[in-house]
Amino acid sequence: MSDRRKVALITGITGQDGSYLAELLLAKGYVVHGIKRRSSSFNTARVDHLYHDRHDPGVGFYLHYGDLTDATNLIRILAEVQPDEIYNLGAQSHVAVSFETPEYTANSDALGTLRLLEAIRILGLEKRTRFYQASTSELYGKVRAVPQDETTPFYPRSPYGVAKLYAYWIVVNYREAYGLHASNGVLFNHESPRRGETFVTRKITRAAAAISLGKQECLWLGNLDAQRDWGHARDFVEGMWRILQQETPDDYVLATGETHTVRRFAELAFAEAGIVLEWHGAGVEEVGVDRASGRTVVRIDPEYFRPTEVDLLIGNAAKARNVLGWTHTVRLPELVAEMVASDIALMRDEAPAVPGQRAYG
Ligand code: NDP
Ligand code: GDR
Repeated sequence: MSDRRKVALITGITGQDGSYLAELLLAKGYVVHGIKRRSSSFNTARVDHLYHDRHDPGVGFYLHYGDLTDATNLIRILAEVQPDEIYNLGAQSHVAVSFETPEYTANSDALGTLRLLEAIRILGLEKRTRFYQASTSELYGKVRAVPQDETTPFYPRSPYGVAKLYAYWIVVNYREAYGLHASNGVLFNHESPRRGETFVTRKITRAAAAISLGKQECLWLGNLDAQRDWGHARDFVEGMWRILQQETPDDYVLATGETHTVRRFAELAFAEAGIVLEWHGAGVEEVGVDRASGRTVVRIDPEYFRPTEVDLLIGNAAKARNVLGWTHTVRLPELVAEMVASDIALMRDEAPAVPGQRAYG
């Protein structure tokens, strides 16, 4: 048996999942390469702790400038890195933003996936390189059956969902046409203290922390009735790795099997920050009131409603449980507690927000 370290390439390594996956693979002894985008400000905060000194040969953690919209760059990186495993986590991943930037979202999320698969073929890496695609429960979109599993039909409801639909099927097609070891993980929402600040969970936990510390007056949200199956990102990156360790490539749902409304998430988060929420009114007039002080701390801003919404997601991960031995370990109350505690610690050091400030996202 060879004692050569396995080599992984992660697109989207600077994102939430990329950072947890890099930690997992380094702990397993992999050499980890990641693609980061050029930015006018620092964008590696989530992985800086892994990047001690690039001159230390033992570290095995390398970042390359690149972009999923740039095919020649991807080919060059794959040629240099010769990865055993590619995890394609890079994407314009914000559903609401995809309505504002549909063409860019299609370019990076749909065609970006194609570019990577073609790079594998062009370089003759079909036998060497296994490919993981970050597919999503947004593929199910308009709800026609619950819980959703690998057999549930797709009906995406956003430019993001449609771009990811192309990515899903091009992965299946390259597996069938060229025998690539290429798999989709159809992952339901997963969160953590590293979640981007404009996704609803982190937006809520940050606001609950800031409001409890007197640094923000009010949180503006959109659709409180949307229901999501929220797990912890650390559990889900373990599932990604297990998918690529299978002899035969295949597609798997990863989910917790529980669903909750955005309203419920807000109740849990504010409670963690010491604020008991009471709801009054309905529709865009609905408000969340701090029971102790009588202050209104949650309001609705119709700007955050999406042109087409995904109302209800709840996944059935039985196949992953049976084949991969994967299951989630963190349930929602524990996840919320970890996120709020982390944001309270961060907020203590942050400058006060403008009173009543509307967070983006
Ligand atoms: P994030 O938004 O936190 O991270 C996205 C990553 O992709 C970042 O590193 C970002 O770089 C990078 N990226 C964006 N555009 C490009 C591009 N054009 N070229 C190269 N890199 C790019 O997402 P998550 O970590 O939450 O999600 C990881 C993947 O999983 C995404 O593909 C997402 O769509 C998918 N997914 C996520 C789920 C979730 O609940 N988190 C559920 C199901 C699927 P930068 O840091 O510079 O912005
Ligand atoms: P989602 O995540 O669209 O499920 O995509 P997001 O947290 O953005 O929205 C979840 C639900 O909350 C509702 N919502 C709001 N959302 C945001 N962002 N901001 C608000 O103020 C707000 N108010 C209510 C939304 O309408 C929605 O119903 C995430 C991303 O990580 C995708 O990349 C991934 O594919 C899916 O999860 C699975």
